[in-house]
Amino acid sequence: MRKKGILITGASGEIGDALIKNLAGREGTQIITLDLKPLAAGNENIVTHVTGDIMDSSLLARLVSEYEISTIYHLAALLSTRAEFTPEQAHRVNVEGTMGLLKLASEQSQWRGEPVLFIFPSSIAAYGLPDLEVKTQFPRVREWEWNYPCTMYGCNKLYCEMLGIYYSQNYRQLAADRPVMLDFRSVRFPGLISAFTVPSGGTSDYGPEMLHAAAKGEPYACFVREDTCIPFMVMPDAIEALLKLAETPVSALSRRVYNVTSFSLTAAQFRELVLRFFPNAKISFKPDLQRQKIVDSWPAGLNDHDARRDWGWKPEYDLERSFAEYLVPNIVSRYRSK
Ligand code: AKB
Repeated sequence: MRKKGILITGASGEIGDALIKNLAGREGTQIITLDLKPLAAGNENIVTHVTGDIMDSSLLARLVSEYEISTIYHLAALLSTRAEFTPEQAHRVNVEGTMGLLKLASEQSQWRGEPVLFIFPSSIAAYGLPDLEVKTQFPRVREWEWNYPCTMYGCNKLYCEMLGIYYSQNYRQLAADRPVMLDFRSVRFPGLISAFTVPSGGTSDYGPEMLHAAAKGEPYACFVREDTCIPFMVMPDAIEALLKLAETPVSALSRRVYNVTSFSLTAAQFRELVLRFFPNAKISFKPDLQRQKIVDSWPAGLNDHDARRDWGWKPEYDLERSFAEYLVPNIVSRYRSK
């Protein structure tokens, strides 16, 4: 008999780290994690970790021979800045890697006679607004608006959303017998901020970088202009969104890809807040024109009406609470204990 389990790919990344801590506390859930890197300290004893590549099909075959996988949280990806340096490699990991896991989930759904749940974090990078004037005219974009990403990462996310929907609704649509299809669900996240990890390879990283640098007493030169505005969310809310979407009955979902958001602010407002808690912080602005162009193409805010209506989404942390109750206390104690 195969053991039942949940698979998390990209488990050593920022979202993976927080998701493991949350899921591992739930009774009766065996978690198998997959990443090229070892897990963050403290996580290795609570899950079964496999160090390996999502592109390794024999490794995936071995995993399904050992485990009956009911849910996949597919987090592995090369983020937007990193992907621009190696676009073809990003395409391989972000698209072909996702395709391999969708295939695995679809075979497993057929084999079990029950859909495998496939949870996929997408991103504001799936949007692409042509200029700042349009960005101002559309302050809270809906899921179907401005789907014209300008980055390889954004293109990859948008296309993988489409693939996920195809595998959930139309896979083998001309076959005589309709297969049991997987159950794909995705959230488009804003920039994420964790108190415990510093992101790498993203273009929304200026927010968390500014805060972590201030807490460490290091100077920081922000790579976007002061008026740059995008939405953000703290990690506990991001995890809550993934889990809440995963546990909602499929009949309640009116779509498979949902915007979720918490608060929007400019880089100057971000700096002001950081200075409120770390008055000696040295934060300057030194825009990198190429990275600026990417962030300018992302919306200033997301409209998450459908997530609120269909599965009761509501962030626990607004801007004030995010800083005062989650980010600052945890970051301070993190660097104090180092
Ligand atoms: C990135 O900056 O690439 C990510 C994202 C917005 O998805 N943080």
